[in-house]
Amino acid sequence: NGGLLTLGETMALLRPTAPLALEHANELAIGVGGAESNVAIGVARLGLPSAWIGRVGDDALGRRVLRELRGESVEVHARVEVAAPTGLMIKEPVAQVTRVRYHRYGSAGSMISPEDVDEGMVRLAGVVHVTGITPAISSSAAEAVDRLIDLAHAFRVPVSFDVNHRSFLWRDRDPSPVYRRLAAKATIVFAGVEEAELLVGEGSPADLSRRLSQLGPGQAIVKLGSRGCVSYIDGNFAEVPAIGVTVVDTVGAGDAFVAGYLTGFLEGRSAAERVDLAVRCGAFACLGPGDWESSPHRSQLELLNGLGDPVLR
Ligand code: KDG
Repeated sequence: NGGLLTLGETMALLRPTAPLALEHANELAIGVGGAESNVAIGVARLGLPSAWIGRVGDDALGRRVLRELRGESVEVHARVEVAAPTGLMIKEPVAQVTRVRYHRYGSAGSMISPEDVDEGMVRLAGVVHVTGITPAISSSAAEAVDRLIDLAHAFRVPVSFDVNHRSFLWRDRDPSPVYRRLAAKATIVFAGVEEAELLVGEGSPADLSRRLSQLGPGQAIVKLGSRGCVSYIDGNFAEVPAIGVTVVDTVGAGDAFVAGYLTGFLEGRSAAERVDLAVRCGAFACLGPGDWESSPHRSQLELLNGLGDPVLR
């Protein structure tokens, strides 16, 4: 495909439609979400080929996951698991923050394994993207990530790694050695400040980006949310502010940021252009609710420049 290839668990996603705790909510909105498939959708929306590998249950939620991804032009390589259900994620508003709860232990998505990773797919990819979520969900999922990376190395396909730390999934296990090992095998690494600290200890964002890069990846990007990002790419620092927007929902913004960066990378753009596209996509994704629904289509990017007239006809 020459584009993005990623692998991970995509779940059904429920959230109360009103700002109420789950036990008091009468209505739930339903959608789907998964960090890796969010990135795959982001890349597809920007117009490049994008493929996702995963498993879903033989159930309505699994069919919904597949339909949404296919509807977003993501090439889907999914096995339908009869023995386990599609995982579920609940996003609940609590005192102005969003609490995420998973119902995914033993899910179909967590049964992903090395046999799901086809050599031919990897050979054709322009970049392979993984996150720190997948190695946390099961040992076969961790092995699938390793196989994907090993094949990418064998075919000289660059590897992108977004730390995406989810403490609920690691419980009493220490993720740091796993994250460091994955970063060392990557060409591009993305991390928030606290995530970067799990790999390289405390430091300023610039320090963290340089130290992440010392683990191996030539391109290290520390995401700073509303403050933009700091990157250390091929030995050069850059600090890029975020674009000011009225935030509706930040969940998924990091994935849109990664999608923007990787799209620029696949297109052979300069480091500055890649980061600029990342920042724009991240800002755009904050403008509406949903994990990927507000990720921009290529033609929408210029809307962020502020066109004056708030109504476009
Ligand atoms: O990345 C934003 C969410 O979609 C993501 O957190 C869901 O894949 C997810 C996970 O495992 O937390």
